[in-house]
Amino acid sequence: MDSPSAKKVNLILVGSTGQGKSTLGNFLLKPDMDHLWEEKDRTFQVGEDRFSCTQQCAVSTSADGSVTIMDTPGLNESHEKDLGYMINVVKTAHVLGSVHAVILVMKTESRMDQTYKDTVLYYQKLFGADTFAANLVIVHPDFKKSSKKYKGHPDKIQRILQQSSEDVQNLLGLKDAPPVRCLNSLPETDQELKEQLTERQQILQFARANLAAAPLAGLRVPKTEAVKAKHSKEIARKEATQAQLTDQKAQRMKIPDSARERLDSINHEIKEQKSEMERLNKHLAAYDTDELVEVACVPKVVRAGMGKVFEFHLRSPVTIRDVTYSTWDTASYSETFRSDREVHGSFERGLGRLFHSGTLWVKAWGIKREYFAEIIATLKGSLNEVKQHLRRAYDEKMSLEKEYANGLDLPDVKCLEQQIAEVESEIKRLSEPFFASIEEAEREAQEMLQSKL
Ligand SMILES: Nc1nc2c(ncn2[C@@H]2O[C@H](COP(=O)(O)OP(=O)(O)O)[C@@H](O)[C@H]2O)c(=O)[nH]1
Ligand SMILES: [Mg+2]
Repeated sequence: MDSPSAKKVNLILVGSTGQGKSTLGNFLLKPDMDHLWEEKDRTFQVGEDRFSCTQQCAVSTSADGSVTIMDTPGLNESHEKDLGYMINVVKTAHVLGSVHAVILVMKTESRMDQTYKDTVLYYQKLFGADTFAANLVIVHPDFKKSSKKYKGHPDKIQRILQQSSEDVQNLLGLKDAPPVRCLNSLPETDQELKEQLTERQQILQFARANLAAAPLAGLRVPKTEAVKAKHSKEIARKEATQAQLTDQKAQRMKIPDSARERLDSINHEIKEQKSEMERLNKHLAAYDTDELVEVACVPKVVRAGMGKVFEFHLRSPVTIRDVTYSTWDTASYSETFRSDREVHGSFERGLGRLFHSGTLWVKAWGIKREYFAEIIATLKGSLNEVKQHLRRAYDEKMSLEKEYANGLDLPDVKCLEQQIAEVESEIKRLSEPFFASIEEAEREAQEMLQSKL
């Protein structure tokens, strides 16, 4: 049948009940009339009609070992039972280990109904969007090429394929349109069977071409709609409990209104004083530096034709560190006296330059910190006041907190806090889209069945 050296492939069949998954599985495993038609010979059980089908998840391998197929149940046939079936799917997938192709089984020309969509979307979550996107092929398993309606209408077949591909692409939000294959997995004559073998090979070939089988070991069980509905009710109850407990804790820890108000106003004051301190410090930093600033200046206005020598007396309020003067090529500068805070001297204008006019100047430079000493002293005074203010506020805050802190240490408050934390983690667990473990899912399935009884 298949060449023994052929690469081994794992396939998973997905679709709602009655789409022909089990029949297709049998055909892919062993395309043989007895195997397909004799009930006792079939590998996967086939439903009599759309509604009576086994929901068990089954895995089987072809005689030569080259093809392993996992048949999965559809979803939403019975809300309470779904979860149990899906746990089984995850467990079986763990055993399968990896998958080369996920086959979406869809009857030809049957647009997807809600049950189909629910099923496929659920399995997308279960196997992971990446596995679904990379390894997906749609198969119409009941396609009769010889049927009158297709004969001579290749465009019609083309439209059917395109429609299925688009529908699935939109439903699953896939980047690329998935490939579609058609075959008749329940041929009625040997001749028909023979005709289907090529298509079968092509489906297997598609799976073999996938070099990177998607791993299935880490799969978790997604919550079914029924579980989500149940959990959201539980969450509502837990949230109410949480609110009650939080309220109890607040009551227990309550401090008198007068003290609360005082604490609020202290906190407010601390905030204000801190920003005032910041403002003062910034100001101070601007003045309290070694940089040189102009501390005195004598301007001498010189008109054309007016005198030859211009005397100046420069006095500075702080120690002079440097002297600068205008460099006018028509007048020369000279000093007659210089002390710590004074400079005397003159500018002499050359006779040939009597027609020049303008301003001559002498500037004294001193250290900024010395020049602005008074402002700096005032700023430092204000800063000290602010610091004292802050210290008093902190002291009062501390003593208030100490007085009422006992309330925060009460053992019953501790106990309430623990209860609140427990409810919180329970809410978190209930909000998760997946069960954390198979065991957790099994407990839930058990509970759901029991509550139904
Ligand atoms: N005519 C025809 N009937 C099919 C085909 N595949 C499945 N069926 C029928 O559809 C019904 C459901 O098939 P089954 O394989 O159990 O579907 P599953 O629930 O998806 O596994 C059964 O009555 C099958 O005989 C097919 O290719 N052609
Ligand atoms: Mg079936």
